[in-house]
Amino acid sequence: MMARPRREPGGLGLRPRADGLGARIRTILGRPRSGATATWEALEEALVAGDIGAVTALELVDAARERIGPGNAASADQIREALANEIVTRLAAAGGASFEIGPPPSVVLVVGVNGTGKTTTIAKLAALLHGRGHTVLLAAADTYRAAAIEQLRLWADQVGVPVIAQRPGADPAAVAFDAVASAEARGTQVVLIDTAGRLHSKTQLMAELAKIRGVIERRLPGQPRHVLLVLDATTGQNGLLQAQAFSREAGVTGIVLTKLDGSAKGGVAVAIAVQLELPIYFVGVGEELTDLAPFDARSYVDWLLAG
Ligand SMILES: Nc1nc2c(ncn2[C@@H]2O[C@H](COP(=O)(O)OP(=O)(O)OP(=O)(O)O)[C@@H](O)[C@H]2O)c(=O)[nH]1
Ligand SMILES: [Mg+2]
Repeated sequence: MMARPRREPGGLGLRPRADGLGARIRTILGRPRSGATATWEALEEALVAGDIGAVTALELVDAARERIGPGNAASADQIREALANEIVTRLAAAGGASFEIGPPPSVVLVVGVNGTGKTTTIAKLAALLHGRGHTVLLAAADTYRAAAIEQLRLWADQVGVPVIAQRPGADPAAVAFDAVASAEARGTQVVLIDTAGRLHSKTQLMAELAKIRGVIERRLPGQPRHVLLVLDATTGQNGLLQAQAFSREAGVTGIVLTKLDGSAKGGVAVAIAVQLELPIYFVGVGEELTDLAPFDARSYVDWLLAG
């Protein structure tokens, strides 16, 4: 495995990919001028191919074009910078990306489709918060598979935080309730609740999330403080549909975008921010405990457009 570059504070520590959006943009902007309109059209296509979405891509290109001004001969750097600024502005408008935990106990419910990285993200988040001196409790509300409970326990041991779990097959809402009650009794600051992966189109499973949420709310009004949707960056535009469905059922308050290290696209973050106005709090950049970076719009766009 290749060593990754060291992560700068706020940076992603990811290399631009040879097949990424930035490389495509470089190719387009490096061509002998075939006419400004053709260049802008090619840029729009590249943004769509990078999962930014057709509507947003058009909007970005129009805005960047306007910023540069009609008839002005712009350098490749100026065009790239105009696009970058338009994206950063829109990401910033979607909400501050700083993840704050409230007064204890602060409950964080973690949801998403199968295999997006929920459990791993919980472990990373637990390590981050524990490292900042917070007391953290994990709840194994993915009760469908014994292996899921075991996976959470292994991470918890590694981080050094307790887990509330019941038997496989137990009611996930009951586990969530137990965890919240236990956090209250112990004075724990943060409760991170792991849930089973579910397809956003499965009505019954989605309703279960609403039930888990309801149990937490009744026990602790104002909680969960956060409902984090974990999205796999490599799934591209489908992430948007997932975000819509999970928002409806579970009241998503923010996004964690995982597997950015494996994605040549990653532009779905822009589509989510613009169309759903949900903040992206963190990005996952690998499988280790430390591979979670707070989302910073500028670093993200620098990576997205680098090539
Ligand atoms: N490269 C990379 N892999 C990741 C990242 N986050 C998670 N993974 C991997 O993705 C796989 C699935 O992760 P899990 O955390 O088990 O995913 P999950 O959403 O809990 O899965 P289910 O509970 O089955 O729905 C594991 O192999 C993780 O190591 C990331 O940011 N980058
Ligand atoms: Mg899991």
